[in-house]
Amino acid sequence: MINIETCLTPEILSLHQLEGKIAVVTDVLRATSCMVAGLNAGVKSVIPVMTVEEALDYSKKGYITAGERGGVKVKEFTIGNSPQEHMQEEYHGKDICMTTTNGTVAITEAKKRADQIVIGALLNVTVVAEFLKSAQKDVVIICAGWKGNPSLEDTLFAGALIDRLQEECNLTDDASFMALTQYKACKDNLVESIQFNASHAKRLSGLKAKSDLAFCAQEDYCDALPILRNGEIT
Ligand code: 3SL
Repeated sequence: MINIETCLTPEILSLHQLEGKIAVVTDVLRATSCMVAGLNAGVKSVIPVMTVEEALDYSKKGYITAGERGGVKVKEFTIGNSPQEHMQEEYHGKDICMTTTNGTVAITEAKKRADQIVIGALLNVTVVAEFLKSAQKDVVIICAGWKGNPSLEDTLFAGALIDRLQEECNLTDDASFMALTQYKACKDNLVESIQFNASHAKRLSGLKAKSDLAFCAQEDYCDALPILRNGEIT
């Protein structure tokens, strides 16, 4: 049996033991959805970094720069944080360096202690579940949230992942049970649940990124399984 726990925001990550475990990091809106969709489309690799300055250093080495602050593309970057941008043909075969408000922070924090980092989104939730079933190691699902607060869409991802593992896992904390319950309540109307109730969906609608919401809320759009190895997600 796999022991699963859920960290609803990186703010409380220090309360979770990550050593010896697989961390599945998610930021459904939109960082990990960009990574999954971009790599699935043909992007070669993604390096997640904390700061704009670090990303600009990578651009000197030929990397495409991607990401946002407050949902808005960083002015000096090549692309922002919409999956549609990351999927464009001109970036197939390219290496991207990415920094975002919450998603890349969660990945950077997780990699300090976890044995392995898997990048999860609703877009690839079933393939992540299949990977965890074959790995048979304990799991921490890390939700990027928004500026220290839990977010509905990341919690729904946690629930969707647990739902697919139910027969083979023990839920070791209340957050996992809460995520599963929430997912079961919303799974028939996932797109609407996120569009109408998630605070970040409202924020993104104001930023004219509304079309990303329906895209990122799709379950199993692809079977890409991005994993962080030596600082690089491939
Ligand atoms: O916070 C993040 O990491 C981003 O995914 C936020 S946004 O959806 O691009 O605004």
